[in-house]
Amino acid sequence: MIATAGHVDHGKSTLITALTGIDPDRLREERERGMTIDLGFAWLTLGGGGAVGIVDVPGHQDFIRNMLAGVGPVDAVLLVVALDEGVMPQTREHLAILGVLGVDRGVVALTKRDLIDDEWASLARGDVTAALQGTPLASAPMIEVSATAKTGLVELVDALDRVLATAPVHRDLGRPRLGIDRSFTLTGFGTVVTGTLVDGSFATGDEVEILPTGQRARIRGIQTHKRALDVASPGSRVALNLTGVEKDELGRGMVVTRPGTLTAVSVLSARVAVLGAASEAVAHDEAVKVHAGTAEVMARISLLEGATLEPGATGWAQLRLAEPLVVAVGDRFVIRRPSPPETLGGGVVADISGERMRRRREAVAVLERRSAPTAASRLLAALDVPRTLVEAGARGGLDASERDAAARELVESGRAVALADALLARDSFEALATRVERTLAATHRRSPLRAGAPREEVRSSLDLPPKRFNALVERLAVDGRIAERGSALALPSHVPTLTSAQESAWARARAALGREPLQPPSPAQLESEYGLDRELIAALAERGDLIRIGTEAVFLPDAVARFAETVVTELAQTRTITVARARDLTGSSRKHVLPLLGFLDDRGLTRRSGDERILVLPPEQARERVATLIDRKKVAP
Ligand SMILES: Nc1nc2c(ncn2[C@@H]2O[C@H](COP(=O)(O)OP(=O)(O)OP(=O)(O)O)[C@@H](O)[C@H]2O)c(=O)[nH]1
Ligand SMILES: [Mg+2]
Repeated sequence: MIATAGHVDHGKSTLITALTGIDPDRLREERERGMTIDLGFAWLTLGGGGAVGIVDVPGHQDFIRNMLAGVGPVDAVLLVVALDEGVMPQTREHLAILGVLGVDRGVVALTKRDLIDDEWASLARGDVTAALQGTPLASAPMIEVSATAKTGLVELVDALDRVLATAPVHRDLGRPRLGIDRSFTLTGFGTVVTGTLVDGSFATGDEVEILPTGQRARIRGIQTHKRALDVASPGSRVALNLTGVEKDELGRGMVVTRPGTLTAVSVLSARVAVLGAASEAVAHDEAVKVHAGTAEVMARISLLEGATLEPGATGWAQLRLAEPLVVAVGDRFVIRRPSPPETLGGGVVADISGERMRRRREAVAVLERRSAPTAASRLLAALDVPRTLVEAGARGGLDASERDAAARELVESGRAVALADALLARDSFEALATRVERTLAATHRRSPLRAGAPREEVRSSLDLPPKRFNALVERLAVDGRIAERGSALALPSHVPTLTSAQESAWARARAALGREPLQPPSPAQLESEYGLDRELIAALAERGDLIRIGTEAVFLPDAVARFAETVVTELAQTRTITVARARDLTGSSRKHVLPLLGFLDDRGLTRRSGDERILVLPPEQARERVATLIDRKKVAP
C-alpha cells in the first residue's frame, strides 16, 4: 500500500488517474469543486507483476483528519509537490505526520513540469531538497512528472517499484485487524467495509468482532482491488462483505478484528514527541485530538515528566480518552490541537492496561521497563502480577512467537515462575510467598492452638483465583516452605501447642473419656467439667489425640478403632448389622452408635441399606482403612 501526500491542488489525484486510469475523486462534490475531500482508492500493477494499492488523500488543511485516516498502515508515500508552487504548508505538515506515523520510505513526485521552464524547475527542486532535509524522505528519489503531458510517469512507477522492494514484510501476529475507513451497502451484497488489513489474515466464513461496540458479524466475501479472494493477507487493502451487522452500526474509526484479540481502551500511556515546528508547548492536561488508525478521539494529555512538553521535546504521557479507542501496544498515533487546528506531534503506544499511575516518577519507570528493548525484558515487565501468556504478551506488544520464546527463556532461567495458567516474575513470586509465610506466622502467634490459617482466608488475602492459588500452595509445599494441614495451611515447624494448664486439663479429660470409651462425656460436659473448650478440642483432634464425630461427639481414637473392629468382624460373618445389634455388641448406647456408624459410612466402610448396614469393602481392606483413619498422627503430623 502507498498513500499520496502533499499540499492542496498540487496534482495528487490527477497523477493517480494518469498512473492507474482510476479517478480517486469518487464524490460528486469532489468532482464539482475539483478538490479531494475524503480518501480515494486506486491500484496499480507494477513492473514485477505485484499490485500496489493506493490511498489518495486530500491536501486541503480542512480535511487533514481524513488524510490521517488514510496514511497509517502504508508501506511508502508518494509525496507530491507542484513545481510551479513549491513547498507549501501542508507539504510540511504531511511530512511531519508521516514522520510521526513512521512512514519512512517514499518517492517524491514533482508535478506540473509542463507549466514551468528548466531554470524554475531546478530552483524548485532545490527548495524541495531543503524541505526534506532531516526527514525520512531526505534521500528519496525525486521524479519530475506531468500528468497532463504524460511525462515522467514510467520513471515514477520504476522508482516506486524499487522503493517498495525495500519495505519489510508485513508481520502476521495472528491478530488480524482492519481499521474501517468506509462502510456502505451494495445492492445484492449488503454491508461492506473497507480498510487496510494488518497483523493477520481474514478468510471468508470467519467470525469477526467489531470494536469498540463488540458486535459480532461474519465475513461473507472478501475483495482486494475489486477481485474476490478467499483469504486476505496483512498489508493489503481489503473490502469485507459482512453479514449480521447493518451499515448504520458501522463507521470510520471502528476496527474489525478476530473475537477476543483486542479491546478498546480509555487510557493509554505513550512516549509523546512534540514537533520542533509546533507553535507552542503542549501543556499538562491540555485537550488534544488523538488520531490512531482510522479513528479520531478527544483526550486529555497528562504529562508524567513536567508541566509542559516544549516543541522538539519528548516525554512520557498518559492520554485519557473521551471515547474508547482500539489500539495495541506499539501502535503509532498523531496528536493535534483542535483549535486553532495544528498537528502537535504524536507517539507510540506503550501501555494499554488502563492502570492509573499515581506517582509520576514510578509511572515513568514502569513505562520505561515496559518499552524495554528485548522481548524477554518486556514480557517480564508485564509479569508484575500473575498474567496469562496472552495477556502479558499483549501488554508487552509482542507477537506470538516472540512471546513464547521469551516466556521459555524467562522460565528456564528462573526469572519467571508458572502458576497454573499464569506466569509471574520471580521477584513478584517471592513477594507472594513471603506474604503467605507472614500470614501463617501471624496466625500461629495469634492462635497457637489452631492447626493453621484456613486456606480460603489466605487465598482471599492474596486475591488470587483458586487455580493459581492452589498452584502457589503446591509449589510452596513442595519447596517445604509451608505445610497443608487438612483445610488449613501452616508453617512446617508449627505444632499446635497447649499450655501446661491445658495439658493437665486434657489429662483429666482423657481419664474420663477412657472410663467408658464408647459412652464418653459430651463436648458440653468436657467443657464445663474439664475446661476443654471447642478450640482445645480442635487442637487435640489436630494432634490426633481425639476424634470428633459430627458436632456432638468426641471419642478417643482407640474407642473408635474398637467400635469399627467389632462392627467389621460382625459384618464379615453376618453381612448385615442393625443399630440395636451394634449397640449390644459394643456396650454403647444408641445415642453414640448412630454417629459412630455414620462415621463409618462417611469414610466409605459401610453403607446403609434399609434399617441395616452392609460392608462396602472386603473386611481386610476395611480394617486397613480404619487404622489410617484413626492414626491421624501418621496422616498429618
Ligand atoms: N498543467 C498541469 N496541470 C495539472 C497537473 N496535475 C494536476 N494538474 C491540475 O491541477 C489541479 C489540481 O489537481 P488535483 O489532482 O485535483 O490536485 P490534488 O493534489 O489532488 O488536490 P487536493 O486533492 O484537493 O489536495 C487540477 O486542475 C489539475 O488539472 C499537471 O501535471 N499539469
Ligand atoms: Mg486530490
